[in-house]
Amino acid sequence: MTELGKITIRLEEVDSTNELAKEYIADSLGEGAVIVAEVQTQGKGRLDRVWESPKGGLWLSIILKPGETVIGDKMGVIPLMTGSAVAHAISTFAEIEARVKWPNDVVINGRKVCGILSQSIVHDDERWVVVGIGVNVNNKVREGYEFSPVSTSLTEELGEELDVDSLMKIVVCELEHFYNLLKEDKSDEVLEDWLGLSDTIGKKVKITTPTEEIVGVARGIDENGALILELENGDSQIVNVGDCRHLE
Ligand code: BT5
Repeated sequence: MTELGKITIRLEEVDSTNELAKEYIADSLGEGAVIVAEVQTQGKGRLDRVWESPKGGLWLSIILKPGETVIGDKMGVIPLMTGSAVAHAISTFAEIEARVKWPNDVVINGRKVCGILSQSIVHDDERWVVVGIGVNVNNKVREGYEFSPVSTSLTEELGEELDVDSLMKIVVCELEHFYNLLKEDKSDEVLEDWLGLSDTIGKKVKITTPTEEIVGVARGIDENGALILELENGDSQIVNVGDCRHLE
């Protein structure tokens, strides 16, 4: 069993915990290490977008080495399992229902409270994955982010401040559970859990990919975590990446 968080590096400020984690892999910090910062000055979303990371939020990265099979076939499961871990952690810790939105968000009442950035890198011919997790906890969020127009933080939802460090420990513990299932080739259990938490499945959605916009009803996910859409003409389409907007 792989333990996560045995080594935890805490920083007051960093450009991006994901970027630092990638450097630390080069320094052989090893699988399971966690890097957490109070503030990120250049927090990153997907496609090099800006992730605003002021004081009060939970900004962390975890170094994983899941093996060639997972990286080859199941990379898409990693952000989904991370979303499940965060949603369970929030529901346990803050006693508020958090759900997952395909492919990399956790939402409360449809508002984005967490984004996930999973990146694979090669070092010395070995493949590693850095999973970045950003949760709006006690920090304020603004409305109208271009790629996630409705956002929230835990403090806005609950009307009280939470202990960020305690939340982090539960997130890491939940992720350890799902990560070990994935490594034991039980990704079907991981995906089953995600489906049970999903805010996306059953909804009409618009997916924006770098090349097209697709509208359809989200009917499920395949074994790699790709979204299965039912198009208006009744055909099915599988989508691996993209921004997802719920239309209903
Ligand atoms: C994500 O990208 O949602 C991935 C966010 C990952 C952040 C973590 S924090 C720790 C680790 N270190 C890093 O540098 N990153 C990871 P995406 O789905 O592309 O959404 C990005 C978009 O969300 C931005 O373009 C904004 O529109 C919006 N956004 C920016 N900051 C936000 C925030 N704090 N809360 C909600 N939405 C935000």
